Amino acid sequence: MEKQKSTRARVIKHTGSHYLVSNLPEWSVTQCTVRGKLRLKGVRTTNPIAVGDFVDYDIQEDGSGIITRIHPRTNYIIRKSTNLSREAHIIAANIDLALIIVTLDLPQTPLAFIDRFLVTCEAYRVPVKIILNKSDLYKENPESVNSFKELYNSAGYDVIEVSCVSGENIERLKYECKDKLTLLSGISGVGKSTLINTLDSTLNLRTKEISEYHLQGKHTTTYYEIHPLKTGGFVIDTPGIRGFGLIEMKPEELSHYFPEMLKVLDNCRFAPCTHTHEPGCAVKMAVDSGEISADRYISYLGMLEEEGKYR
Ligand SMILES: Nc1nc2c(ncn2[C@@H]2O[C@H](COP(=O)(O)OP(=O)(O)OP(=O)(O)O)[C@@H](O)[C@H]2O)c(=O)[nH]1
Ligand SMILES: [Mg+2]
Ligand SMILES: [Zn+2]
Repeated sequence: MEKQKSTRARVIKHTGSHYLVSNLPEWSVTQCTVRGKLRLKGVRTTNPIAVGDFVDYDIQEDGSGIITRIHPRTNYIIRKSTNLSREAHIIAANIDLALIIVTLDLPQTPLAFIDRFLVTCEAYRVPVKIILNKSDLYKENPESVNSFKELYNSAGYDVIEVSCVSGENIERLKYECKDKLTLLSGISGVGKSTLINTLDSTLNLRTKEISEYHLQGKHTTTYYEIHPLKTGGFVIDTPGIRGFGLIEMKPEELSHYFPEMLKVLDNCRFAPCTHTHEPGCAVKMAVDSGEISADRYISYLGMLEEEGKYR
């Protein structure tokens, strides 16, 4: 029998038992399963194949495919699958841009969550922007918006205020997503799915009010899935994350993933410096002078401590 030629495509959706793949930017979807224990060498993950992965598959007689190979990743976003577990979960692979969707209220996104996500993006070289959603709700309270923007702008990050209600900066966001594969991530209820529906009104993703009682999202999105935008580009909708545990960060490397610390740490008297107790530490001096925000430094210390616990 003639040997089948395998086809290369990208994973656009992962459900429990199967994967949907398409040769992006083409949109012709094939359902696939995996043969045996296929996984890339290296980190052990709960999901050996992630959305955004390039794979090869063989077509079966019934039209479905069998994934036979995963191509090496250019980048990925990875986290501990639960806070207690040592196992890793890959949120998405081979992405051009990560957007962390955050809200100041209803629900409130913890700074520790934002900073862990940003550190992971730096460590795996994923360009990242912060999207402050539900800006319509904060118009009465411009100080909190300004101090949030100042906090992250001074660390070196873009913060884009958007609203699915007023339409603020939606056109700008469409432009940012053009010709790219863009990941939307964040805690439950910040409006990831609503935002995608707003970027392209032909999409009709499931969304839900946040709980009035807990003031938290209801974990409405349950799958990782790529959607095409009619204005160009693709976005990945993801389930809300509860906690973002760091994976494989060496304590002495951690400060390299804080852009504002990276700028000054060559001036520390000791190398490596953990920027905690060492005399002549340039990072601590920058915190004292206000050049580096105390909030970010506190996040840094929290991550150092957490990493230490599991060693
Ligand atoms: N006021 C206001 N509400 C918004 C905005 N964007 C989203 N929402 C509301 O926020 C709630 C949660 O939205 P979802 O899109 O389901 O949130 P999600 O981030 O996808 O949540 P999960 O799928 O659970 O992770 C819904 O009631 C939306 O209508 C906004 O810009 N302004
Ligand atoms: Mg959702
Ligand atoms: Zn130092």
